[in-house]
Amino acid sequence: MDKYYLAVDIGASSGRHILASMAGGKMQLEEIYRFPNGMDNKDGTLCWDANRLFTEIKNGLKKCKELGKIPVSMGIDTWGVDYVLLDKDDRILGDTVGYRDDRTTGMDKKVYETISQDDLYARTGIQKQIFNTIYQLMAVKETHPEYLKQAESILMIPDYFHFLLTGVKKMEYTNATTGQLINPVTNDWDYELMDMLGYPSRIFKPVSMPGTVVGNFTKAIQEEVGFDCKVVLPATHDTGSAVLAVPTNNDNAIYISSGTWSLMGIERKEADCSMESMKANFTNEGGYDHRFRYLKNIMGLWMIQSVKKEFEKDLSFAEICERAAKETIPSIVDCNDDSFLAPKNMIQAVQDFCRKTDQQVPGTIAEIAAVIYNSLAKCYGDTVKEIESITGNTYDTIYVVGGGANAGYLNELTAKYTQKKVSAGPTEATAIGNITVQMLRDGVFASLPEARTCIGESFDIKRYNEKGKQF
Ligand code: LFR
Repeated sequence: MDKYYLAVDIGASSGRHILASMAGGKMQLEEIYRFPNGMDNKDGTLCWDANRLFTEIKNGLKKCKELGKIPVSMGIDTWGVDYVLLDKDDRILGDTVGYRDDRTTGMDKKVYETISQDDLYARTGIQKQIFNTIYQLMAVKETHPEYLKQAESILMIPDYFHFLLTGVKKMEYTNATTGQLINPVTNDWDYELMDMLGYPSRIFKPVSMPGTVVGNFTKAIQEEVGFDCKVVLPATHDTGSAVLAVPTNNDNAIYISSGTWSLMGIERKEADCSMESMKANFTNEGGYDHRFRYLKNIMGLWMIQSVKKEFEKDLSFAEICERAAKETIPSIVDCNDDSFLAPKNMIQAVQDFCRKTDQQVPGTIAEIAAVIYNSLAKCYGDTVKEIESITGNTYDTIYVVGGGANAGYLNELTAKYTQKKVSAGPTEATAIGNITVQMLRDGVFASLPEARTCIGESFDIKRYNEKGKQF
């Protein structure tokens, strides 16, 4: 009988249930359920619909039952930084506000009234992103201090879904680190920092590492979905899971986890909380087995996703990519400019940037996409130089994992702008990484290097030379 493991991988634009099993020494995947996601505008606030997402999680579980493929374990990963505050009856206090909402505007200044930006970085190693949990909690403290008083617990989004499935509250380490409230030396909550900022430290559960068993489904969930299952914590931060699936054991590898965001960086055994690192805006997110993800957030395919929605919803990403490849427009935008975080209209935001900087203004979807792809690749090139200068190492290959690894034109540009070889795939890296931790826990692999070798042999991986030619 095949043994199945289930990854529920929820990204900012869609979620999926993926069953994995081993056959002939290789990992096999089967996508059994998919659903849309996105932030809804609720009276002017960008929110996630946690109830609907949980219904979708259960729908996918019912699909396992229907197929007769009952997993031995399952785990959920999502984006980072967002959370729920629960009252004494475990009801969500306020809305489940999404990270692109602008409630955090000015909250950096508020936080720095208590602790300077330099000290905060030295203490947490996390890059400044205005949406980090630390700034979101300041927004709550400013506008709804009563929520912090009433709260009995805080859970990151995947922790919350694991709680709804099992009745057990755990806070998983990789996602927790994205909030900027964890000390990268002790790998534990910085309770002193919470006290300084006036956040109630009592509501934070102890940190649990990936691989920890959360518990079994509650009776009610068992009845609803038709089976029982063990919930095992994966790296619940999607980027943490994706980086686990980088198909190499070469420590000198640069990766890009390419999806809604492009997360570009390396793995390190220790966090680098130096001022040089802070100035370059690199982060040290906690990873499996205490490997830090030393990386930079680059705006990523969110820009293409938004343009597609605004122009022609039905056009496929592959088609957009092919059309863009035929363009020669030379304009470049700074992908990390704030104007691209949550613009009312992405097309206009790109055009405005070009106009403002005296460059050719793109008009068609192909031209706009070409500007975005070239700008992303240019940003990758700059980031490689920063990594090489900070670490003193040189790297010869960029490993692109995640859905964006399908964008052939972007892979070519990545090779050209970075002057490095590019390895592209696996595209389902996040789900694979999620499953890898479950399999490590179950003894399928003895170590992460063994798992990574298997991942490299199991999935389709494309290779490009430094000139962008596939070989
Ligand atoms: C990618 C990601 C990034 C994080 C951003 C917001 O999906 O998790 O790593 O910076 O979303 O949480």
